Amino acid sequence: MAEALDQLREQLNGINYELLRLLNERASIVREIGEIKEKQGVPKFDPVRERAMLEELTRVNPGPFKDAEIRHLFKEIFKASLNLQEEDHKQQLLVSRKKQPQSTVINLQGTLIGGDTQVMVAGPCSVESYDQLRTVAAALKQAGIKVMRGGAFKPRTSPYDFQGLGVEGLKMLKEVADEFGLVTISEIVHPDHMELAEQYIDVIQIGARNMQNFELLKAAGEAKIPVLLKRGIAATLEEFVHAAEYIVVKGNSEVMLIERGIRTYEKWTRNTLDISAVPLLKQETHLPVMVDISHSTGRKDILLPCARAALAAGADGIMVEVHPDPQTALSDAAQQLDIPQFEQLWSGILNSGLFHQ
Ligand code: PRE
Ligand code: MN
Repeated sequence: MAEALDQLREQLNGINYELLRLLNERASIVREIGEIKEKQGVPKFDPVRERAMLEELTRVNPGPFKDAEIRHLFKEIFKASLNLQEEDHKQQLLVSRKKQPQSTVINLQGTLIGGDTQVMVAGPCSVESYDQLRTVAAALKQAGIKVMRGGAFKPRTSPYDFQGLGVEGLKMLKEVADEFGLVTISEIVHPDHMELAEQYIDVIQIGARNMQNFELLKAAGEAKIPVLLKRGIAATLEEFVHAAEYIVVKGNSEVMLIERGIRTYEKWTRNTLDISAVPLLKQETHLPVMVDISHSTGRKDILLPCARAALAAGADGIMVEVHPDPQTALSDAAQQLDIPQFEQLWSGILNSGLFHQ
């Protein structure tokens, strides 16, 4: 009895090998057909041909498999075959790691982003005054930080809230950056302001609310300086990556992505920090990926563990908001660190062993 079973299984093994060989032989022919279809510009999927094959196969089917089973099995084969043809000719996004396996490394006046080292970006939510900015810049310089953020154009939830100093703010950024030898990042909200950005700042930030402002993305794609693209408040990673593609396809390959939290039902944080976005974006794209720990949490008390989590997940940088006197800040007062708090966070990050300069 046991012997008979072994023998039958042996027979099946032989048939499995034969089926495997035949399936792959079929797959090779399918690929050749795919090549021809690609050249002719006709769709890979051919439902008429599939139906004709199914009709013929069920017509000659001797059983014991019922026609429905045969239909089901062959439909699976056709589906796998179609996948193979489509995979062969799939158009990869420019930002995709399949298109470019090596990571994009952006050089901001000697500070590399996207390589083996990490970067800290810090600064006030908004540029409020020359003195405010200068105080932060001096503290950053003292701490050895090279990249400063500061918003000049502020897209606020309410039109009655502080809208930023505009061009005056950009000019202050330039003046203070020149004095302290810092690199600056600031948000641009209008396609016509790209040249202004090139004149006064080093990196154009596209804010979360503008992640799918396609005319703005196209304009940033024509700019001559790098772009920091924030994830939209309810954007999927697919949408985020496609937004980056809008910039890169226009010719600007220096794009950094930044996870800044997404909107969920959670109320204990301002947004929900999506840590899984970091390894996924690193895997799917070749662009540097940073994490904004201030806007994702909206709090000051969990910044170190969130920064550690981001770095452990593979982030190329951390962004945090710092203000000389957060209580009087004209925007995001609740989440900005004062300078001693920032210094404490910074030493915690340096001591984590996860940040390499
Ligand atoms: C094939 C694959 C996909 C099409 O939808 C139809 C048939 C198949 O696997 O048989 C091959 C093929 O591309 C074709 O015959 O045109
Ligand atoms: Mn802010």
